[in-house]
Amino acid sequence: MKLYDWPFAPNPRRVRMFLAEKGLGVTVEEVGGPNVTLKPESVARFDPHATAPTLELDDGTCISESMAICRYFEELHPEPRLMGRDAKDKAIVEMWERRAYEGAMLAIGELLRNTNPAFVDRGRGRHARFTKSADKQLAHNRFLAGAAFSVADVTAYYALEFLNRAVKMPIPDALGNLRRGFDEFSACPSAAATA
Ligand SMILES: N[C@@H](CCC(=O)N[C@@H](CS)C(=O)NCC(=O)O)C(=O)O
Repeated sequence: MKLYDWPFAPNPRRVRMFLAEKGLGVTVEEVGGPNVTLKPESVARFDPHATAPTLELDDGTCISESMAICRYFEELHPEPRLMGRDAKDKAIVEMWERRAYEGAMLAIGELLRNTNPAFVDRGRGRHARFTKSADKQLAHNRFLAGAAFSVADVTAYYALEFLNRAVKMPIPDALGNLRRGFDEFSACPSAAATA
């Protein structure tokens, strides 16, 4: 198992702090430079998302969202609990984590985008990378997280639906698997019920 880290950046740091609180050590490899860019030779390693941190498991599975990495360790090493203990406690931790992420962590990206040329047109790049990776995932899986419908599909398809309808950024024609998934999602009873 290996954690791809970038000491300069806040997302990898929160994973390292989570591990420190749990008293866990993992092998770490640095992929980021000393400023706001990943080392160019590392970006291909993280294609299509090109962000740190990423946790690579021994079977080759790559998990590249900080909270997904934390969840993995929380399940394997529950104590000390850092993601809540019961239903209400878990919901409150998640609510405040999402608020902190959206209110503070995403603010970093938006501020950098407005002030740093390295961040110009990040929104379009992000959309292109996500749709391409989702299309690849759906080439071999019926749903985004595998064989079962999950909240990942709900988030993805409602975001894509809004991007298409309100922002005029449709799913590219070439991404047939994602278009198939989107059509299937749109036709399901719960989508019709929430249209
Ligand atoms: N949602 C991801 C975000 C990861 C992320 O954006 N990481 C930043 C470092 S804090 C990054 O690698 N940025 C590289 C770039 O945008 O080029 C997470 O929570 O881990």
